[in-house]
Amino acid sequence: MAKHFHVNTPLLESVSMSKHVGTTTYLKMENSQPSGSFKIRGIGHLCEQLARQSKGVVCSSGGNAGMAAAYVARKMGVPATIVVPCSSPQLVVQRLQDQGATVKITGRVWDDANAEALRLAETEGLTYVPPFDHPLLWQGHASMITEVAESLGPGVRPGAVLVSVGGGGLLCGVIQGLKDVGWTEVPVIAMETVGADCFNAAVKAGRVVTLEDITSEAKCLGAKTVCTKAFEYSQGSELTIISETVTDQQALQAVETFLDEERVLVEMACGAALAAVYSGLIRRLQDEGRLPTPLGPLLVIVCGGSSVDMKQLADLKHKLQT
Ligand code: PLV
Repeated sequence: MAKHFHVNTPLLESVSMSKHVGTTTYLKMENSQPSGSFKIRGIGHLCEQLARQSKGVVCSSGGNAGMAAAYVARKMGVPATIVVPCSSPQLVVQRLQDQGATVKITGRVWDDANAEALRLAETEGLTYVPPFDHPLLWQGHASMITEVAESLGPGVRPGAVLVSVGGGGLLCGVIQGLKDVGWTEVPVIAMETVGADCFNAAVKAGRVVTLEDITSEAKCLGAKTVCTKAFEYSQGSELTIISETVTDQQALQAVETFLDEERVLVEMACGAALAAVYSGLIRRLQDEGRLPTPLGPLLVIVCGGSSVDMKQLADLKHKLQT
C-alpha cells in the first residue's frame, strides 16, 4: 500500500455531547491531522496519484485544502501555490506560508480563487489540486470511516453521522466510506451555515444551483455550487442524507461550547456540524421522525480547520453580535 500523509485519528466518546443528544456520541478528531483538518486524507491520496512527477501543485482553497496541499507538497519536495480569496483571514495566509507555500490572494470568494488556480495550472503547467470535487479526494476521505469501523469493533455501528458541507467533498467521502464498510442504512446529517448553503439550496431546488454570494462567516464552507456527486447522492435511494442549516451565530456558539467542554478549538466550518448537537437539532429531527428514537451512537466528524485563533474568535464574536 502507498505511503500516506494522514494519521489515524482518535475516536473519542464525549460525555457532555452524549448528554446534549441523549445518546452515546463519538468524536472523530480530524482536527488532529497534521494539516489541521480531514482534507489531508483526500489531498494526500490525490497528490500521491497525480503529483509525484509534478513541477508544482496549485490548489484553490478557503484555507484548509490549501493547508493540506502545502503540507503534502512540502513532504513530497514539490513546490505549492495556494490561491485563496481575500475573505481568508491573514492567519491562514501566514500558516500557508509557514508550510512553505506561495500564496496568491485572488477574488472575493473561493469560486474566484478557483478560476485563478485553473488558469495557473494551464499557463504554468502545474498540477491542479481541487479542494472537494474529485473521486480520488472522496476515496482518501473514506478512510476516516474505515478507521471508525476499526475503532468501534465488530457489531457496533453508528445511529447517524454528522458532517459539515462546503463543496461536498467530505460528504462524498463519508458516503463512500459508509458504503465501503457496509453501513449504508446509517443516515448522514449534512450541515451548512445559512449563506454558505449550496447543498441545501440544491436539495430544495431539486437541481444543482449556484448561490449568488457567500454571506456566511464560515468561509471554508463557502463554495457557491455543490459538487454534482453530492447532489446525486441526495437524490439517490442508496443512503439517507438529511440536509440542514444553522445560523452563523449558532455555529460560533458551537465553536465556543466545544472549546469549553472538549477543550479543542475548531473553526466555524466545523462549528456548523457541532451546532446540530448544541442547538437541539438532532433531538428535533427525532421528534419529527426523521431520525429514529432511540438513536444509536452519534458519530460526529470533527473536521477541524486552521482558520481560527483566539483573536479570530474574538473578531467573529464582535462581528456576529452587532
Ligand atoms: N473547505 C475547503 C473549501 O472551501 C477548503 O478549501 O479548505 N470543514 C472544514 C474545516 C473545511 O475546511 C471544509 C472545506 C469543510 C468542512 C467542507 O468540506 P467540503 O468542501 O469537502 O464539503 C471553500
